[in-house]
Amino acid sequence: MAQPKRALITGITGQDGSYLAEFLLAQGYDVIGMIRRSSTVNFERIRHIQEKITLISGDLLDEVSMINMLRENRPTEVYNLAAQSFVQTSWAQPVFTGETTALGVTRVLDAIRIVDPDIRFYQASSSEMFGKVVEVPQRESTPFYPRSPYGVAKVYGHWITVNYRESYGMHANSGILFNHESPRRGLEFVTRKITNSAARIKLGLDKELRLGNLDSQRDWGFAGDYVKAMWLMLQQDQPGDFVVATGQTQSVRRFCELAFGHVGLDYRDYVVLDERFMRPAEVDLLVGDSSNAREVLGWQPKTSFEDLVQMMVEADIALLKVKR
Ligand code: NAP
Ligand code: G4F
Repeated sequence: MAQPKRALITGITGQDGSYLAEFLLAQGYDVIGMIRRSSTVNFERIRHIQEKITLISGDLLDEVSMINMLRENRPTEVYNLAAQSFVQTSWAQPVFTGETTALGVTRVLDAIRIVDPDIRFYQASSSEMFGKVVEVPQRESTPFYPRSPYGVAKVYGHWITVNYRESYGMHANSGILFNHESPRRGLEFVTRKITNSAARIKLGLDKELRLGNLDSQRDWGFAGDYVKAMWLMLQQDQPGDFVVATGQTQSVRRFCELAFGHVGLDYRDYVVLDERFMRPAEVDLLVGDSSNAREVLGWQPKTSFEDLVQMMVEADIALLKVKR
């Protein structure tokens, strides 16, 4: 009988890690999750599947921990989703962001090269690499112009992935994913901040929402749709780079309008502009061309922008009602 495939996910406690773990379990994989040590457990997003996965302690800052993890568990696929992923924090902690989000990728790749270079590798690259965009829409060949220490770190992560592919013949893939959201999104990201606030205001728990730039535009998709693209990349005969996006862009203002509108409120009565949430350098417009992923991987998003906003607002209302 064929052995089940075994995948290791770094960042399994994050938004994408939890959806990817669910997806791989449904495909019959053994799933191993790397978790970093913390003083309290942080398993909210994976509690419902905790019994089905194996959790192992390791850290992107510590290459030996990853070498040992690979030696002891022998995965056939590694998905590197771990990162300091919040753009705003990357200005306050640029060196830490570089250590984790940039050099962390080299540590994982090098651990794979040492233990078993046949392991297939996925790197969570980002549309933030396009930053001050030089082409609309952005595709794999669009030059990078990152606008934050986070974006700069992701450019490094992308190129070191390409370099290990070319230097060692590794099946190393870079998924250039545009923003993807869900009810599991961290509360500091703008979409969840808005849906959580709309729900809190509707339930009488808050009176206002303080935001930064309402005019920036993002290509927002649903995280549950995007993890399938990660997996598809590792099932191809040849490794590559793939833009994963919906192809449509919306403003933060429009997101507010829909989220508040969903609970019968007008965002203009509650949103207050606050300088603290403005960025030193902004990414004004992102919109992706995912033709390559659609043609080569056969991938396409299933969830519309309107359905995504509705799903997130309803989940936040349900969550707050349970907590009351
Ligand atoms: P997330 O929710 O912030 O999750 C990040 C994960 O990384 C968490 O599990 C976190 O662990 C882990 N982590 C952070 N530092 C670590 C370290 N030193 N060692 C081990 N683990 C560490 O991010 P996400 O939204 O799921 O995104 C997943 C990946 O895709 C990230 O690399 C992100 O930069 C990238 N990306 C995301 C998007 C998007 O729109 N979501 C788009 C493009 C690319 P703790 O739980 O312990 O903090
Ligand atoms: O939700 P955001 O913080 O996401 P951002 O910066 O686009 O980054 C996310 O997507 C990237 C892919 O392109 C990922 F690589 C990255 O890890 C992360 O998942 O901000 C979106 C926009 C920005 O233009 C920001 O200036 O919303 C604007 N914004 C306006 N007011 C705000 C706020 N963002 C946040 N977080 N909080 C605000 O109050």
